[in-house]
Amino acid sequence: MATERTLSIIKPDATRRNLTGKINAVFEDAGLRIVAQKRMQLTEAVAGAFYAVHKDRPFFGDLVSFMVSGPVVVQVLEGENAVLKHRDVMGATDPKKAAPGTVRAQFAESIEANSVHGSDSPENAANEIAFFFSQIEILP
Ligand code: RTP
Ligand code: MG
Repeated sequence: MATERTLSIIKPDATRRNLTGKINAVFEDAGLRIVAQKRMQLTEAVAGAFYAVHKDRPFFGDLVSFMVSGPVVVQVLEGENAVLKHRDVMGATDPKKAAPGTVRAQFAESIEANSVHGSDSPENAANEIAFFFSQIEILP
């Protein structure tokens, strides 16, 4: 299994409750390495561009408003099978359906304020990493 990278975002509901360290511990305990990380305030333009794939979904406006409601922590995680491994430890989108022990089961407030984002394929991961990071910011 090759080493892979994925784009992770710790969302505003989690930074507001000071959960960055606890969430990072879940990732590191799962064998994921944080090879880049920065705390940012997204603008509506940036959040809208990042979530452009969802622009026709009914929740798009609310999602963009939520994502700019406070700082986020954007990260590159590296490890074997990182995309799937990260999705596994995040848990289902809706915290009511997330498996026990996952980040969303432990920390998410709702289906929208669900604490974390993770890329859903290696192709999207490459695009999402390039959206936020330049090569020299990623330190394996
Ligand atoms: P993410 O992209 O953030 O990693 O989450 P995901 O793949 O599990 O979920 P996705 O379907 O891609 O949805 C993106 C984000 O939109 C918000 N959402 N709200 N109100 C709703 O029904 C609803 N559905 C999704 C969540 O913040 C979700 O993570
Ligand atoms: Mg998604």
